[in-house]
Amino acid sequence: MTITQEYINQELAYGAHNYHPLPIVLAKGEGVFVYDVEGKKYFDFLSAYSAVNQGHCHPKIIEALVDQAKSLTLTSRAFHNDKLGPFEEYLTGMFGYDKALLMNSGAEAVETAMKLSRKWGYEVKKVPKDQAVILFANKNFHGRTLSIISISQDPLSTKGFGPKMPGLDVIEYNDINALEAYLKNNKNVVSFIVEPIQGEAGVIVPDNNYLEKVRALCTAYNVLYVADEIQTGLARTGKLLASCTESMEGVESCKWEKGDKPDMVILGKALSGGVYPVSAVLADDEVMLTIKPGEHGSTYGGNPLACAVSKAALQVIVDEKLATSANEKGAYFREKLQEVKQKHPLLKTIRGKGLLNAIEIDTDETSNLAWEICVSFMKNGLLAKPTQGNKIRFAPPLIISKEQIDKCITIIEKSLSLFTSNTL
Ligand code: IF1
Repeated sequence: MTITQEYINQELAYGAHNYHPLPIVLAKGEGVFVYDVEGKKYFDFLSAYSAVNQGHCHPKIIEALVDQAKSLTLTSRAFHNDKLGPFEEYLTGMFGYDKALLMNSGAEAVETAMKLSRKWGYEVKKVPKDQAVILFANKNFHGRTLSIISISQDPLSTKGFGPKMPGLDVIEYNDINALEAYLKNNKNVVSFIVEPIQGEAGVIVPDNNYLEKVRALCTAYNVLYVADEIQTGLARTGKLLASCTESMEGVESCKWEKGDKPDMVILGKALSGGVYPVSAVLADDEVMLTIKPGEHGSTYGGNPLACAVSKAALQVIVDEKLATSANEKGAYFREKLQEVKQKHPLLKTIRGKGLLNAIEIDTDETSNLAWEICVSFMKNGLLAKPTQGNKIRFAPPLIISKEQIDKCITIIEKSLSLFTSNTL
């Protein structure tokens, strides 16, 4: 038995069966590459679902982790620590918000934004007790907790986990009329929580100006506009945040123009460069200060190790101009993919922004073809995962070079040609 198979069998025997990973066991990561236990090297085109934007084991982030681990790791929030304040000042300054609330996982930060929405709704908007409605978009993905899956439209995420939490509703994504109609008929909506680009749905980029219109409608109806930037944020889509206006493409800080800023931004994943679980909600005082001492928190949220790691991870994004990099490399990558598409009609569509991209394979959603293509990518040295049956997400670390993209295009083309000749 191969050593790879031994590790896989061990997981099957002793771990819960809540995932179906590609048959590969990784042992090392460096920059855009990961290595398996047999020593084979791969381009990582998933980046842990956009958590590793800065590249695997970035030396500056690892240095911050090791240094801080030697002095203080956890105090709980029963006491102050000397890393939280400086980090909160840095984080809020970078994104242009009054306050930050630190948690650990993305789902926890989404829960936090939901709690803030309700609290603001009752205390500021004066929604009648227990009547608050939080609005979401169709085909959303915001995490796995019970309240979040209560509004998921994916049967796999929800079946067998009822009853659902009340006070949530869903409208069509990228449909500004649907939002307006809903808000017009419902005075108790406290927030609209939305992904600026839908990730799990298959990298769905909304129409130009959709988010600006969402902002304007939410302002008009006194509803909080909440951007879940857990996957899209932190330079991934060619801007520091995907919810920033177009003029901020390739810009390394958030200089909001009056009236275009989401009321809350939710961050996770790359907030620590894939080194440690760190998530955050950013908001201004009117929203953030509605939660008082004792009303929300987490043992590990805002711990000194998280703060040190996350500060270093953000500094890497700024110092290495990763938003600019993602913007340029993403355009180059899609251009090269278009050339592949000319030769391989199996590649039906290419879409995305910055380095958050997906291709759609010309087959139906129940076919196994996208999975088989990913297995072929893997054999040829590139790791990517299918989503929604016939789509494959391409999201390499943002530090990837043009020369490396060229090599990846060769791998993609070589792998696709196997299937093109078989299916014609
Ligand atoms: C898994 C998907 C990506 C997210 C957005 C919140 C969260 C996520 C926009 C929750 C998490 C992850 C979770 C991961 C797979 C992955 C994923 F395919 F499921 F949808 F990235 F596309 N908001 N997304 O994308 O963050 O609690 O996980 O830290 O294995 O479930 P979390």
